[in-house]
Amino acid sequence: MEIIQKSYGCKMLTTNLKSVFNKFKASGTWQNASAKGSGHIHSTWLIKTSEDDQPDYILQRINQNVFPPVAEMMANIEKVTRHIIKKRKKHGSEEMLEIITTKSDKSYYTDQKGNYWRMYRNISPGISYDILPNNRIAYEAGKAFGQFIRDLRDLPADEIFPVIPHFHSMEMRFGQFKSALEADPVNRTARAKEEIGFVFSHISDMMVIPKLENEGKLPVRITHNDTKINNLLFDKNDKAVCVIDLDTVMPGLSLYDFGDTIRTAANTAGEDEPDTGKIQFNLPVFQACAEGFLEKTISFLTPAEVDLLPLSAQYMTFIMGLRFLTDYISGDTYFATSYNNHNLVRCRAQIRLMRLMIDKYQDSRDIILQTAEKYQIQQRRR
Ligand code: ADP
Ligand code: GN1
Ligand code: MG
Repeated sequence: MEIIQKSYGCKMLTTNLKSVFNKFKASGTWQNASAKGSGHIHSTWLIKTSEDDQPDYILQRINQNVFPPVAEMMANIEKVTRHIIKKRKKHGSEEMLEIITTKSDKSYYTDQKGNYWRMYRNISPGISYDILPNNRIAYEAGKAFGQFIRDLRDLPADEIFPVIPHFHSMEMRFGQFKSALEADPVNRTARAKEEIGFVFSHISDMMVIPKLENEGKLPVRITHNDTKINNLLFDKNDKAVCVIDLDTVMPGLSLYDFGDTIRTAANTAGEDEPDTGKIQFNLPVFQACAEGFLEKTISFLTPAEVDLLPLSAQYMTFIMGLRFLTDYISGDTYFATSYNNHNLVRCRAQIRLMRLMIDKYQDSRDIILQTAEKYQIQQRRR
């Protein structure tokens, strides 16, 4: 009997997955497929091969609704991975994503229905966590995402295509939210009154970072832009092995990457925890992430960037709450959801986390200033 392989938002027959797999230059032969990970965008399968000495693979059906310029996105990933691999050969640290090309040497495959597919070598061991299992991992996460920005400093920004323009622009996201409110296409605004109120009462505080960016006071760098904790793979000893999900690598702010790491790592519960009482803002994790991130970035971050790191956590938590709420009101057209009000639950979790971050703002600020000073002193001694 045909087995249906379901990955978040997509059902595929095993035979169809196998025929897509066979379009790529894999060095092993197909054994089986299973759904992988909890990403909200693509449909992802782990393809196991029969041979013990050959790698397994990650096969993804690309979400074209979210990433219409597929060719440009894949070209970005090729440039970024090539650039980083060259660097890592020198300092010999973590792994990098490896694109497996098709038998006609393309970085993606288009099937008869117009779906886009790509394949990566499966990084093994490569464990991803939705909730941080311990505080030690937080230091590794900060370091890995800091190193990522550091490695890309000498890649010219104009070589990277802005795949989703204004991705983290608060003005743009607020505009989309207001349009959704006005249209209210599935009559959901009445069920989200409190959350909508929260957005309106906090939006002006969230304009500090965009204002400084518009005034040219924050440097635009090539950043990852999706540094949630499950986009980093770890080994069994809690060492970071590879930063993944490079689709959104684009010109951006260092604050987005630090902020999103904190949003996901320093939350004691899941991004969609329905019992908001379980959500705490974990300050020791904030500190460990900051230690790792600043260790890798203090030599080039500007004083304005360092100063805004504590606020960046609120910025990214707020913008994600806003995006989940907009998607809820729009009828769940963007993020994959598992139940009816999933996006509203995600939004509530972000609001709860944001409130806790506001309460601990002064503590988090002290941590950043002390950590930055510690590394600056070390640098001067060298
Ligand atoms: P999405 O954009 O949907 O989040 P990702 O590229 O992050 O898609 O992949 C989803 C999940 O698949 C990841 O969280 C991770 O668990 C797993 N994954 C992706 N790429 C690899 C890889 N090269 N090696 C091992 N696991 C991977
Ligand atoms: C999406 O692809 P994934 O699941 O890693 C989203 C991010 C959000 C995240 C929230 C392209 O990331 O911006 O922060 O969900 N990616 C895109 O979990 O919109
Ligand atoms: Mg992901």
